[in-house]
Amino acid sequence: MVITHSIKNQPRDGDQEAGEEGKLSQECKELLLSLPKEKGWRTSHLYKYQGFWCQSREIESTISFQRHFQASDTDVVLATIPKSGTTWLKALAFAIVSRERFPIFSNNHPLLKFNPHDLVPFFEYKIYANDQLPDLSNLPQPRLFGTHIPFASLPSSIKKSSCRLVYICRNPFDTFISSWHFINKIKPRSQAPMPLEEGFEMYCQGVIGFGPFWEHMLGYWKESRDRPNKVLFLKYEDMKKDITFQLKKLAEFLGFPFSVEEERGGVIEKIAKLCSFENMKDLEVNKSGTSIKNFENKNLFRKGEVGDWINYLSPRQVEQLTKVMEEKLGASGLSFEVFS
Ligand code: PAP
Repeated sequence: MVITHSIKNQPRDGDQEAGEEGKLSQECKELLLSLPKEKGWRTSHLYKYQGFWCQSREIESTISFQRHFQASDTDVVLATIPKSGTTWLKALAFAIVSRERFPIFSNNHPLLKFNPHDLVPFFEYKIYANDQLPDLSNLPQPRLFGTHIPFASLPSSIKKSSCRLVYICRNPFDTFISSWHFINKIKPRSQAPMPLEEGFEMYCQGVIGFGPFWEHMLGYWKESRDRPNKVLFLKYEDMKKDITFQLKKLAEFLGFPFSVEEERGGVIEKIAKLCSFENMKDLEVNKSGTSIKNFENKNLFRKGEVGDWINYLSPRQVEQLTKVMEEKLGASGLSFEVFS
């Protein structure tokens, strides 16, 4: 169930980036030389690969993922741009699809002992990180995976098979603030924190991991409109507003709808509570454990609120990001209730 990784093979960040790039395959090193690059948020550089900004190690694992992953029709892929609700969505989807194996009322439920990132591994940070090609055939069905990779760059087997994708997105104001806090928390102490103003300018220009954010959102948004049975598009704010309704929608989409007995028995409410920010942030594993790379789980749980951006952004910045959203998303039909 849990794909583990030895610490010695974990990618490291920041001032070790140069050393890490030295460990990349020759093919990847040559590719990097040909890619546009910008100053990174946490590592020295972000590279533009297939239209999105990412770190060198992410490019290597993305290529491996694109080459090797064979989707099966029952797979479920949970996709996000970072800080949009990934951890929450992984917990909810895991609880839904595994509830026969792991009864939701059990005091021993895996979500009480593992971080959702251990239960639903990322393609680019776990499965295909460090040149590994794990055997995925024995994973429990349906196999659940996570990714930050944009729709256009997913392997063709994901696009061609009947496997399902769930995308959760969050309003860019809160996503930016959440990203900025997170990056500064995980930066090595030896590095200066990223000033909010600098991060904000980069974000508005699209220079953020897996960004530009508008292209990331629009890729999945368009696909969800063209193929609603293939891609379910969720919003963090809607989940905060009515988790019961959204959970039913998610369970139906995944092919694991709640029965009348389950609804009457409080299964939906129990899943909502088990996966809630308040519950998850106080679990021992999430206070002291480490799941992705060498990142501490506690940094995945900050405030979990809608609208915290108001405490950070100036009127000028609000105007600027609003303009970017209008320009980039305006014609698409994708909108956010940022000011409600
Ligand atoms: P990731 O992409 O690095 O995995 P992700 O889980 O998408 O991060 O985002 C973290 C945000 O989700 C944090 O938001 P904040 O900084 O505004 O507080 C985090 O608090 C929030 N979050 C984590 N778990 C939950 C949850 N169970 N319910 C609601 N929000 C959550």
